Amino acid sequence: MADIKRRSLLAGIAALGAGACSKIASSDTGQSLFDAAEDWHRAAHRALAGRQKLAPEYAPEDRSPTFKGNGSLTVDTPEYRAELANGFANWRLAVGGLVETPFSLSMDDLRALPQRAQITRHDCVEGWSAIGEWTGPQLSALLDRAQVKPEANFIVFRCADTLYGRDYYESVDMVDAYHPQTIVAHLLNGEPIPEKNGAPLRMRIERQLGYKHAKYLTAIEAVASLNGIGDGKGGFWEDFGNYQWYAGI
Ligand SMILES: Nc1nc2c(c(=O)[nH]1)N[C@H]1C(S)=C(S)[C@@H](COP(=O)(O)O)O[C@H]1N2
Ligand SMILES: [Mo]
Repeated sequence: MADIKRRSLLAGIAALGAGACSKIASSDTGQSLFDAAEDWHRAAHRALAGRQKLAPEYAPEDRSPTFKGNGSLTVDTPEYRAELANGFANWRLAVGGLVETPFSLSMDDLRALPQRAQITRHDCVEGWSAIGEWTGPQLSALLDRAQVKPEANFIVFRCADTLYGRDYYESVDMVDAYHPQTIVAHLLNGEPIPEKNGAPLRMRIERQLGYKHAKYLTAIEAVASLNGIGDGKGGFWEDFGNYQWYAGI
């Protein structure tokens, strides 16, 4: 994890540095070069620190009495119907792509990992919000176990459902992937996630809008580029061109 953060920091510094090259070249002392490097460093740190802030968390009494379902409310395949009827006993979450050690987890495996519970507000671009308590392992723990390769820049979330005939999927950069509140949730308000809310597994990406929170999660994939995944814009709604890939709140 530290490596990945260092890499994005260095990439940020390199990007900032590229634009400032001519200025540096014409400066006459080594000290001002050092000062400029310090400035890039600080700017890059500040940019990352903003992204790493926690989303607000709420008290149990703030939870919405019902948590609306939106988008797909089920998965219309015989495999999913069978799993639903069977308590998801054979559901597996695959972790792969650009990683050293791909693996997959059963629901029991996921429940046996260290858990994070958080009461957060979900904001949908369609103009509604709901507060709920989500529980599950941090995505960072899964990525650490898989050992993400240096060339990976994004994490893609694959889902079991299709909407308007296309597979739902989403993606985030490494800052959100390793954010402490980014979890693979299996409980909503202490109960297994209801069918309409993405049973048995869904992402919580708390610093971003609702459409980033992939439901009916089947696989997590580390990739270098979003090209060739869906239409290449990083997510189901992004591909339609209506919504931004980075939906920070
Ligand atoms: N797989 C999948 N994930 C999805 C969607 C979807 O249709 N399919 N809809 C998204 C949108 S727009 C929102 S607001 C939330 C809705 O989550 P909810 O059904 O728990 O309210 O899930 C997001 N994740
Ligand atoms: Mo949404």
